[in-house]
Amino acid sequence: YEEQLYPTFSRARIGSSFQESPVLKNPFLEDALLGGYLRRHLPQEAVLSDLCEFGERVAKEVDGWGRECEVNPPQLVHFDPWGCRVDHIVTSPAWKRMKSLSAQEGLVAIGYERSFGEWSRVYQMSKLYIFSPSAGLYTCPLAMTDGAAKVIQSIGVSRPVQKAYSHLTTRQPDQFWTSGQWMTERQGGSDVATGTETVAAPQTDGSYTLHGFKWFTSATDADMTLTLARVQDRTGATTPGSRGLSLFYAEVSRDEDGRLRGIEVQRLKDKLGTRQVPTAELLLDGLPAHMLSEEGRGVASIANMLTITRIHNGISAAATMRRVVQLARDYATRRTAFGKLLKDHPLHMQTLARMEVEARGAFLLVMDVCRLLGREEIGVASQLDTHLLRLLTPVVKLYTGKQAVAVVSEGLESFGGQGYIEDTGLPIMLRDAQVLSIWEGTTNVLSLDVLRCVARSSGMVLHAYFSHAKSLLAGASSVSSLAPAVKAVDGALSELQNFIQVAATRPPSYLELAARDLAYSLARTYTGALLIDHASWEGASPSDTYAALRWCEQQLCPVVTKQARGCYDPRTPPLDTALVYDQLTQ
Ligand code: UCC
Ligand code: FAD
Repeated sequence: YEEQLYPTFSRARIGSSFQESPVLKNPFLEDALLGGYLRRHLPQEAVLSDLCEFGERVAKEVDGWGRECEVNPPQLVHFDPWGCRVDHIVTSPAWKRMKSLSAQEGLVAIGYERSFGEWSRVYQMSKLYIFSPSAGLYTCPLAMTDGAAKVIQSIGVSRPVQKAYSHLTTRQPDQFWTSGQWMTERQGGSDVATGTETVAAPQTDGSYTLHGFKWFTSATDADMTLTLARVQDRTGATTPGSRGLSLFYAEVSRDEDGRLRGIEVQRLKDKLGTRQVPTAELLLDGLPAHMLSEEGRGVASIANMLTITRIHNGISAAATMRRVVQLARDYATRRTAFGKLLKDHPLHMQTLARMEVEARGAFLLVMDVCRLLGREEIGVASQLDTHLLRLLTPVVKLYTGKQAVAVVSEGLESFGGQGYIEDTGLPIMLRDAQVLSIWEGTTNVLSLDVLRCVARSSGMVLHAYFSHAKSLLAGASSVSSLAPAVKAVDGALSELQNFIQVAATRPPSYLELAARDLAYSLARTYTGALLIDHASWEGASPSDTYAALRWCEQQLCPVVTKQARGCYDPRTPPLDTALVYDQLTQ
């Protein structure tokens, strides 16, 4: 009787209406801004067709491998069945497929082949941008591999790293190597100069052995690494601080008994996200190594690696924002609430539009840095370009890393409860986004890096920033629809200049307190100029104009508002501390 009355839910039936899942389509074809940017700057058919084909492969095949990497995370096997210490990091078949695919598709190689001149980095990073959200975090080893190749190339490709360089930049899967970047020790990851205890013992043949403990080492299944250590003199003494650090190259290899040479893998980290990537603690116990830098120039020499990995971080951040918007807008065409599709609810569309504007801004900001990198690498960069690249690299990393967390979090909400459900794959995006503001320099540390490069350039870096931003605005001055945005960015640039003039008259502690707000202001204002510039191109769409206008409606210069409120005055730090430790005796 009940079955007749309630046929839909009787017995084993669970109802006939199901939520449709969002569908991942070709991420290249789905990205109007990427397409427009490339048509404007790099309209080569070979590039566009490669990205289109790759996008198809990402949606149809690679995305599934990315999921497998998450579901089958790496395991550490300390001992073989007979009790011998082997320290094998066992990775999933999908992780290994990612390695082959990365070589075949030239995901590192393109940056070094330079077939498209100054636009080669834009091409390479566009490909990584399409790949990243489906890559099962294989972009992490690729970033470090790219960074290591860059360091080797900038130091001069000679023995013993000549071989390594060709392995890092090859398209042959069986020859392809990845690199680690072992900088962090237990005493400090930001303050590398104080935190590094690892020592390098000189050997009679001119090589070294390394002895120390590396606290975070990601993608530890790498074939080689770059790392920092202090050279011991004959008495075993070392030089403290940054001046005592040198840069070393080491291969990760096994002896005839299958044991890692000079390395013990203590354990794998149990992480919030990036679970696809093995991140290990390593005891270096006589690891054979070669010094790459001049003695005591370790930090300055690894800086090239930091530049590359920070740009990759920006690409991943922009890409994850783009992916969550792509999925959310697809879902909005399938899910009905209150009698209509989500896409027909103006408030829901406003939410997605805000995410879209953030994703666009992040894309243009990071691509501009890729453009500058490409120019520098083929030797056509002006001094202005070089200064801009130095300034914008930490700005891009810190700003997009933070925005990625915010946009992905909002994105998850746009799927309602399903956004919180593990096997939809959506929560992975949020977990993985959270690391983007931590590794490769935290937000504060990079804000201080912005101050460092400004301070050390005697005004040249800021001059480059202002003159380029103004030239972007000048190019759009005749486009009346963009006038409100141009006015806003122009005003923000003047405010920033005033702020910098005032700050220069204050003690260094003033700028230190303002560092994060200043970095945000530099990011937002410059991104506004880039959006305006893109919208003023003859092939731009009305949405490009609208995106620029919307971006410029926000507060572009938070540093100025906070300055007016006295936020950086000397009375602030003790008040902040008292607030944080309210009612606690310190
Ligand atoms: O987290 C890591 C790997 C994660 C996995 C890979 C993910 C990749 C993205 C994937 C996306 C999916 S590896 C660990 C990363 N660690 C950091 O980023 C460290 C953060 N801390 C800093 O950045 C600090 O600011 C330090 C360590 C650079 C500060 O060191 P010092 O020694 O105190 O700094 P100094 O004395 O100011 O600088 C020493 C020299 C100077 O050059 P000279 O002596 O010629 O004046 C600086 O100008 O280094 C130069 N220098 C730089 N040059 C310092 N930073 C830079 C820079 N960013 N660019 C150019
Ligand atoms: P701390 O330096 O202790 O920072 C703690 C807090 O203090 C942060 O909020 C920071 O912003 C703030 N702070 C520090 N100094 C200042 C200051 N002067 N002013 C204001 N605020 C400050 N490292 C590697 O070398 N290789 C790897 O492969 C690697 N992989 C990683 C993978 C994962 C998943 C994670 C989470 C980390 C990895 N790291 C790796 C380490 C990472 O680079 C460091 O954790 C990071 O640089 C921060 O260092 P820390 O952990 O020592 O934090």
